Amino acid sequence: MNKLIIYGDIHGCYDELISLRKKINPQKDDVEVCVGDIITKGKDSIKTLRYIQEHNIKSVLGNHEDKIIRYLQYEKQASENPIILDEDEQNIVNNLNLKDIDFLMSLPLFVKYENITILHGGLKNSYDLDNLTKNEKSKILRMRYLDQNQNFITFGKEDKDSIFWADLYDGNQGFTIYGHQWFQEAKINEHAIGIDTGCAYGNKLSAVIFKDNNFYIESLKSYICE
Ligand SMILES: [Mn+2]
Repeated sequence: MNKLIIYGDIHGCYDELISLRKKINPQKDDVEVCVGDIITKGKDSIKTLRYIQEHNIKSVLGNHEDKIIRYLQYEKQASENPIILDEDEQNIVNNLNLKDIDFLMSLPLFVKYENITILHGGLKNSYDLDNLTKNEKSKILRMRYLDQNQNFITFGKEDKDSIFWADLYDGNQGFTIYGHQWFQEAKINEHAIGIDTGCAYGNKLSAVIFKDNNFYIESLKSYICE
């Protein structure tokens, strides 16, 4: 492997992905990975999903892919589907082909490249990625803030005493690259980098690139006019 290129939440921002990729100019022996949330919110979810598959870009599972998968699994059952989709998500579901569904179902919760761990949300110092409970697996997709006792805080319930998980993380599961919570600029901690810079919200799409034990960030301004 020459370079390891990790993209933040793309959320259907196809045009920005194409432009950012042109800027990075991946070579044959580079590895490209997404932190999840490839789809939903942006205007080109299906186009983005197909492009990623066609260009052999890997991804971990995001909470938005997880929601679609859970919806599809419930659809196979006779009872009413407890997952409510919005119009955008329903549209995505209507346009998924079997290959897309296989791809989504195959997304792992995390991947590791030597000392680099890639996952969508976050983790606690007590987690062992090779031995996760069902609850911890769900938290890996959704973690943002922790309270003073390091308990998970539900989205929207954080207060001034809340601590972002990466500010507490000691690196015991590897140098971790994640998305889910977006920041104006990539959030760089001692043992983690948050690479979601809110492209679908009009900010920018970013990637972190590892080469020869160093890293740098490439970004591209969102094309969405606010
Ligand atoms: Mn996201």
